Amino acid sequence: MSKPYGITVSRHIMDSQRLHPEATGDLSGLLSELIVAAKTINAEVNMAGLADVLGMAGKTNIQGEHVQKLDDLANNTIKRRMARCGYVCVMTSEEEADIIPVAEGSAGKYTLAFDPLDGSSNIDVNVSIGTIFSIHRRISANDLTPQGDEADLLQKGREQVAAGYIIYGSSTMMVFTTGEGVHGFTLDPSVGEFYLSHPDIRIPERSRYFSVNEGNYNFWDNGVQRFVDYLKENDKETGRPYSARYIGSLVADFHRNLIAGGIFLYPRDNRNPAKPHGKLRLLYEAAPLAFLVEQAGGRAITDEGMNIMDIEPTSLHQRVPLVIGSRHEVDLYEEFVAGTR
Ligand code: AHM
Ligand code: MG
Repeated sequence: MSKPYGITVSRHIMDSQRLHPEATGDLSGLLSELIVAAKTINAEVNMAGLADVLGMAGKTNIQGEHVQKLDDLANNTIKRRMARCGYVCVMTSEEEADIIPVAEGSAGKYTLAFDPLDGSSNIDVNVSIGTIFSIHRRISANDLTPQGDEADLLQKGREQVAAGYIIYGSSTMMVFTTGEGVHGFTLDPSVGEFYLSHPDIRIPERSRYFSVNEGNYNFWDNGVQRFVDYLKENDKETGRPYSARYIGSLVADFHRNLIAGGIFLYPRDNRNPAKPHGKLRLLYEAAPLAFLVEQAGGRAITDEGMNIMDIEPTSLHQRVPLVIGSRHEVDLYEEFVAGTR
């Protein structure tokens, strides 16, 4: 059912902008363009089974046309729209090795890092997936280079001006922050609008859930193993054992914990010494979710206890071990890795 008097995401963005007389409207414009890209991706995701866009890139469909993999489609949708919108000066995407320049004459004052379709292993099995984004202010001088450069993208999470995700799940939601709380909007597909459905989201302070790929248990550090063992022990007074919930789509696992409370971990493991940093990427996975969780009252740290927001990035696709969620459980985790428990 449509909600003619509901607050649309565009109205919400404009209302927030009015509270800042100094604002030029560029960030609002950028978010509006991203929302259009998200709606386009949503339409593709919903059609995935029918349109035969599932599966590997390089396949041809019934009509003999070249079929793009859904994550390529999502990547191209965001890239092409944002490259010409006039609000962004440079981009990086999980799907592209190098920085993505914007169209000539279109460089704006923000940067965009994005994971176009996170949870790719779940695409073919109809499980929630999502788009994650992170926005920083340009720091390079625009009178020297018309485009932004890599240094514009390699900024700390703490410097983000906005971050969020779109989850393509049982309903499609957009959740974002501009540093003034976290707000969630649900897409009404009959109208094609996102309506404010979850104003000022607060992550529960304590929780009963943990999300981790326990198949990796034998490769974790001792502190991580002891923490997870502790969560599974039987002790009524401290609410244990915790329940396990692991979807394998970061956006979906994070979203569940944001709403219902919980801790998500993707620690490093000792299987591959060449990759000592776990699996998730700092710029377009860990940092934007860290901004969201902090704004919602939770915490995000590395497996060794460093605040994710304070990590100085050194490369576009750098990985970082991530522990994120309800404050009480992240505090508890810290005690285990510090060896005080
Ligand atoms: P992707 O970007 O290739 O989709 O990989 C990231 C995903 C996350 O969504 C999820 O949290 C994680 O990989 C799951 O990894 P694993 O299958 O090792 O548990
Ligand atoms: Mg990803």
